[in-house]
Amino acid sequence: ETGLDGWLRYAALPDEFVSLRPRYSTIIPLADNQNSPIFTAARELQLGLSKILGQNISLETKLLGSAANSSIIVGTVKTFLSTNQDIHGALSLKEDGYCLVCKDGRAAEIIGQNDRGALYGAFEFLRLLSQNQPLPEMRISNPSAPIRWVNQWDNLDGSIERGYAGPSIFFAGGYVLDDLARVQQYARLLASVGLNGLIVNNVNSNYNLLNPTNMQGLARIADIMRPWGVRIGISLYFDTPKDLGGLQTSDPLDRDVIAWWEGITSELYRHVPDMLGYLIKANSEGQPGPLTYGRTLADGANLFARALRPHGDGVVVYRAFVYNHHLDESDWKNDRANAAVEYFDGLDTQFEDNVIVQIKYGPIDFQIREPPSPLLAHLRKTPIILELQVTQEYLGQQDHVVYLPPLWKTIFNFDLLVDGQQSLVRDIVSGQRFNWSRSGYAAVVNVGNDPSWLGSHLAMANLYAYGLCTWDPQQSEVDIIQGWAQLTFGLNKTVVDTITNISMASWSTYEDYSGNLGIQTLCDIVTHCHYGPSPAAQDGNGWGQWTRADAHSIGMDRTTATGTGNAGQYPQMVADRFECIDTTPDELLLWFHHVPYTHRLKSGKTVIQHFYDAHYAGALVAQTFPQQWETLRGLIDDDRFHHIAFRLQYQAGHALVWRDSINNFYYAKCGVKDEHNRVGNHAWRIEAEDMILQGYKVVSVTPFEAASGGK
Ligand code: BDP
Repeated sequence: ETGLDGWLRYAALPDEFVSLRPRYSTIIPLADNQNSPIFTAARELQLGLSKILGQNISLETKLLGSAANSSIIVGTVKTFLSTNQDIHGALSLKEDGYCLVCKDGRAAEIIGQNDRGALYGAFEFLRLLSQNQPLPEMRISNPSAPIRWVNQWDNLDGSIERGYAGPSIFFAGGYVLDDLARVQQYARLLASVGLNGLIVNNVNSNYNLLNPTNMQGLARIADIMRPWGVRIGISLYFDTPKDLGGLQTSDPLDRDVIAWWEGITSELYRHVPDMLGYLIKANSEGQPGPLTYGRTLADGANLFARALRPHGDGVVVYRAFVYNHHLDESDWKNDRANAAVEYFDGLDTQFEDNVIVQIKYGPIDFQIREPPSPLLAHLRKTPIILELQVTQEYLGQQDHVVYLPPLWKTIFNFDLLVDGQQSLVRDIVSGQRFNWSRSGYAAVVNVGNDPSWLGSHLAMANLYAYGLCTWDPQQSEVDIIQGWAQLTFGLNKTVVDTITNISMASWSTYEDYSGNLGIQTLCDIVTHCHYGPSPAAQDGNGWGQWTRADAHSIGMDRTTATGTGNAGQYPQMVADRFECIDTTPDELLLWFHHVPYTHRLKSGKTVIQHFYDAHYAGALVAQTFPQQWETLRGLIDDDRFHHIAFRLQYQAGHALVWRDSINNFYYAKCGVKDEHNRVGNHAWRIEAEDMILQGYKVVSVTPFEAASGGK
């Protein structure tokens, strides 16, 4: 198995289960257009039923009289009503929702609020069959939020920024690919978990995206994804009027610039009539933007918002990821975590009503542990998109297994207590807290053309889970991984339990050996690879990802009393909690406070002993992953068994590298001994310099902690 079908393998159910299922006679799509997701739903049902139950069922495109009592009818509320079918409770559906009715377990009706909803209902029906679950007499299901998108950071040359699974499935050599077969398969995966939008290109965009050939290419991408209910949008490069249009400026208030964007936007809509809109990264990490021309961020966003206005429901998604990446560390008050609120302060009422602000979940950048971005509590009028990452940029880049929903839940379930009232992040994002009609989620996914999509089969659980979490952020993360494991590897209990155990342990394990107590992922940020351990790189850089570690103490003082004031950006009750060491949870202690290494945590351990212990504990758990996996030999296909075994073995080794690197570094820095005398002993490690090696020589390594004995 290559992994190409992801969780949509539709493995045949064992005979004893098949015999208990009804025989369906026909599948009837109530749609007048072959490109409609309703038709896609019907064809998918046909495929799924033939593979799961071995039933070859015909499609009837016309409903003749009343349908046979063993048929599956799929349509929308509208098409059900127009053919005089009962719509049960479907009138109460929200956008994209569906109602699934399985009569006496024999016939089924799948009624979408719209055609996407019909497709989502069909996928749910197939999911239940694949998992051998009972079919519901009636189930109404609605998504938590209307925006459930993915972002791809694909470049026109075919590379993918922070992609770990081969080149792009969208672009190569400057243009949209001719063969978009993988794009269609991707749309299928996205639709199957309720995802309805995709931004196709990197936020660090390129003006050549808008040349005539690529516009036609974008039309082809949109055409291929449309039957799956996935609409596309694009990331824009702010200086395109200058660099592609030949104008003197890209000033957002300049008449010619405004007219230029209006023209391009009209042209784009001619190619992609249902385009979602634009994603804008501006004045961030070297990108030009409105500030370059002395204008406000709102001026920049509104330029695009007005250009989109005449073309339907297009939106500008303006990223809040605006900060100075040449930050001066010598100023104790400087703090990148403050940037989003500082830059967006006062703009809430300044945006056009088709502007949405996209905010990364934490104030810095997809770290292993962050509090929610304080900006989530500042925008009342302007709706938001919460930005997550499925691609594991700072989290082991798919070479380490890190199942992400437990991390996401710390954000979704966080109560920001805006105005002293309950304000869970998930309720802000859904639009419920501030009465927004268009808000939701985006995740940077970065699939590539490797058949496994993400470079690792286990990592696909995160894409699946992302879809399910955007549909219902309260769904249990254990249920999600179990369901995914069943669909991806079969119903064997040992298989499902083992994958669940490894996955559920994985996030805390990675946190244990990478960066503890809110110190961030201590990976290499200087060479920008964001991969293995590099604790020394955390300070002395302009990127503002600092630990402020010295010989005695560590952590960012983000209090208002003595630090950067970041704690004070949160609503009062949350600010008070983070301002004070006693009420800051241990896991965020070093995010908000600068303390001696000997400071005692609520757990009773000192900070430095916690570091040592956590690194040993995490590395130890990582050693168990390959052993646990070994029990699945023969229970799943060999291809995927070996692929994953290899990665888990690698992770177990790399966890030791992490453990020793971080522990050596901090021991050298503070000189406080490990109570258990392990640091420096490098248990379970084979030292290269102790081996007899041919063709190698022993050298000293810089930084010293990168090799266990400095060699
Ligand atoms: C950082 C990535 C960088 C992205 C940037 C962004 O390292 O490659 O361009 O975020 O989100 O995490 O714009």
